[in-house]
Amino acid sequence: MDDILLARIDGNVGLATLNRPEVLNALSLELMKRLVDALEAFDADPNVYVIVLAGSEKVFAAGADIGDMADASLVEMYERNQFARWMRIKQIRKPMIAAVSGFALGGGCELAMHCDLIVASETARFGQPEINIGVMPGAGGTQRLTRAIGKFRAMEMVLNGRFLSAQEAFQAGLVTRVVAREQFLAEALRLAHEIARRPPIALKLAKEAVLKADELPLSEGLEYERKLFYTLFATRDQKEGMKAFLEKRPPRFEGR
Ligand code: CO8
Repeated sequence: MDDILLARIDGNVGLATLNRPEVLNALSLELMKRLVDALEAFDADPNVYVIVLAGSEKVFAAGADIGDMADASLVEMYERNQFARWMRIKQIRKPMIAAVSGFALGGGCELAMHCDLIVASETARFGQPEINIGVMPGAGGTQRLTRAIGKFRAMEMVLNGRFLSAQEAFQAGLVTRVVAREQFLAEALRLAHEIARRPPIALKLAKEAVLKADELPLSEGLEYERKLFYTLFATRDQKEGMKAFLEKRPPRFEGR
């Protein structure tokens, strides 16, 4: 249990848990390496359809490990190229659910925002307090937060280090749902298992299409979506899904 990253598979759901309680799950270089390796292993595993990324009930993650950066020079930070690892999280094709309880700060908030759904406990606190330690968000916070909650609320968080409570984050559109503290992981896993009953290839393409909405103008996004929609007619799961509906029986998807 003292491993910094715990990974297990339950049915068709992969669960990765951050486990550095003594530093509030600060995202050290080693923890990020282990996490990205685990996420990529889940992404490559044909038995995993959905991924859950969790912290503990007390804390999701209090940001990048400040000890890793405090004395670093620009050249060291540049050569370290740690954001390459974060880019690999962006490449994960399967749906990812963040299970957030307690603080999700700095890189912790950015990590949650790399996921596709966020289940928050009522104790969750989201923030980008980097300004208080002389820097600013670096793993997508200024961009993803602004897209999720809009410029004016994002500015207050980024410029003034304001935290959002779970309810505020829900109302602002940053969180999928808020549940009781002791339920946060069970609810994230329940949602993951529910989504995992869907056809896996359609899940991946649907995720890809939704994420394109942040990148493309509407007309190109619609065209992109249409192409992926047509692509699904090459899958056995499309035939099975529609046939099962017409035969009034549950579908048996195989990811083909
Ligand atoms: N890094 C390293 N250690 C940390 C971090 C952190 N981010 N957060 C907490 N710790 C350590 C504390 O130093 C303390 O250690 P010790 O017991 O040895 O003194 C222990 O965790 C417990 O923390 P506190 O005593 O401070 O606990 P409190 O409950 O009093 O406070 C807070 C909790 C408010 C969360 C407080 O710990 C805090 O403000 N933490 C820092 C939050 C922060 O500034 N996060 C942003 C970090 S910078 C960042 O994320 C940039 C991302 C850039 C991209 C990613 C590149 C990898």
